Amino acid sequence: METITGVVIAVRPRWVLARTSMGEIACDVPRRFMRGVRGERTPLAVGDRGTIEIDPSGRGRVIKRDPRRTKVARLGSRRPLREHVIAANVDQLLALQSIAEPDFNAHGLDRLLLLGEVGGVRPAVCLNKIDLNDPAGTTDRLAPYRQAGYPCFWVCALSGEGLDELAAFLAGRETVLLGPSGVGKSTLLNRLLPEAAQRTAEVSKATGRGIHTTTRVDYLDLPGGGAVLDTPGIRTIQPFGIAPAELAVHFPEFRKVLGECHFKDCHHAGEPGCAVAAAVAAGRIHPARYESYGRILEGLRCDGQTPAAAQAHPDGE
Ligand SMILES: Nc1nc2c(ncn2[C@@H]2O[C@H](COP(=O)(O)OP(=O)(O)OP(=O)(O)O)[C@@H](O)[C@H]2O)c(=O)[nH]1
Ligand SMILES: [Mg+2]
Ligand SMILES: [Zn+2]
Repeated sequence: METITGVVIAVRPRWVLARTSMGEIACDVPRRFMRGVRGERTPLAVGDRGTIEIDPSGRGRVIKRDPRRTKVARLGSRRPLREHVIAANVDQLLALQSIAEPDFNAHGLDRLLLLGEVGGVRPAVCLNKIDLNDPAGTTDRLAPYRQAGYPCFWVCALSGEGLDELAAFLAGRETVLLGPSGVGKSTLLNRLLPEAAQRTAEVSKATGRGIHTTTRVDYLDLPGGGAVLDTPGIRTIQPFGIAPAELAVHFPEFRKVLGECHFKDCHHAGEPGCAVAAAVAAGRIHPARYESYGRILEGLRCDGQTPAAAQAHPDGE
């Protein structure tokens, strides 16, 4: 039996589509493979690399998954609490928000960036629908992220404004595009890749929310090399598998002062002599980012989620 390597470009309930040297091949995901990844909520995600066995009729079967170089994962929304891997082995995460319709959500953006930090994926920020606001609004909204050192882009996916800079950032790399429903992820990709023809939809007039037009992760090749993974808008973004004590490390602008707090085990949540709070007071950390940090920390303390707790229920979903 012939074996080849492949990249997963689509995941369906019992099979995956893999790109290989022999073209795109539909592959079964056999029990034997599933036993090896027991207890994982996401045995295969878009971007996974692995080994495929091809039978004489040309049918593929996944036999091995390579270790993931990076991953973008969140806490799954169903019990038992397990890791939901959105994308594997990507280089970059582009967190998209719109200036309006739906409203800009700084805290949601901070959570998206955190997923990149935790998974070893380089995060960047993109603000869409700049046609709906004045330039000053754009600058203000991006200020905390520039200060944190994130690459920042502002675009109008409808007119194409700002897309050249963004295209240069995406070229030659694999990037996962994340953002709430309705911010324009698919519209943006249709602009960048006219042949992509991603379905898009009007934002619901009643709720001001998107209506989840994209329902699966889609792997889309960029014309000059590289790829973008379009994803469905995700409502709850809770990081997976990080302890409250390590959260601050994942806020890049906090890193410079970590270790300077009065208490060695400072959680930067109001303790006396906290160097992070001092940096906020001195204008070196944006108050909005510090507030987001506090809210995420609170969530980590409350949901009782630890990697150990997640592994306590290896079966069932
Ligand atoms: N005014 C304005 N509207 C935009 C812009 N970009 C996208 N839209 C509109 O926003 C709506 C939602 O866009 P989609 O691309 O479907 O959003 P999405 O992020 O892919 O949504 P999901 O697939 O549900 O996660 C559509 O009606 C778009 O026409 C923009 O730059 N300006
Ligand atoms: Mg979409
Ligand atoms: Zn501190």
